[in-house]
Amino acid sequence: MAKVGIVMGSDSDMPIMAKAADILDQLGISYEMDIISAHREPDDFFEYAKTAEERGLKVIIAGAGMAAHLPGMCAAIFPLPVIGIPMHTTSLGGRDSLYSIVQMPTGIPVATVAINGGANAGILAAKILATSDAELLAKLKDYSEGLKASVQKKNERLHEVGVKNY
Ligand code: RP5
Repeated sequence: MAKVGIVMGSDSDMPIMAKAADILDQLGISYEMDIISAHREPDDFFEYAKTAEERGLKVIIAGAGMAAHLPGMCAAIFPLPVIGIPMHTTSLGGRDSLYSIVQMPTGIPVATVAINGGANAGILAAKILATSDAELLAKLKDYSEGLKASVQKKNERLHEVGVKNY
């Protein structure tokens, strides 16, 4: 049974949403992934959101662009955490998506990551699940150690070769 639902408003969102899926794959977290437009197919959307809890989902990661209502409407219906990913847009640079997703009314939060923040959405979903999963928490600590090691390696290289040869 999938623990995380990844849903996006259009297949044009896929390159960013795939980054969230990639993190979940790395951490061994089961997920289901769907393209469902709240605007273009509202009935399908309501069916998706209304049945999400009984399907076993613990977190939904929802990405959308422009007038990005998908994450907020997921949060209006699904009783567990919703993480929103605002898509970059050509007309308004993703500020339209960001404001649409982050400016939720009191009582209906969406945990909003950065514009195009697909990987962080995956990590945040994992951290939510890790509050009750010690094995997953250990994997997340390893992931953080890997980040630390990669920065330290870059610093060592800088000191070895100098700024001109970096
Ligand atoms: C939103 O409109 C989608 O999430 C997408 O980011 C944006 C553009 O969709 P397409 O016109 O590319 O299908 O619903």
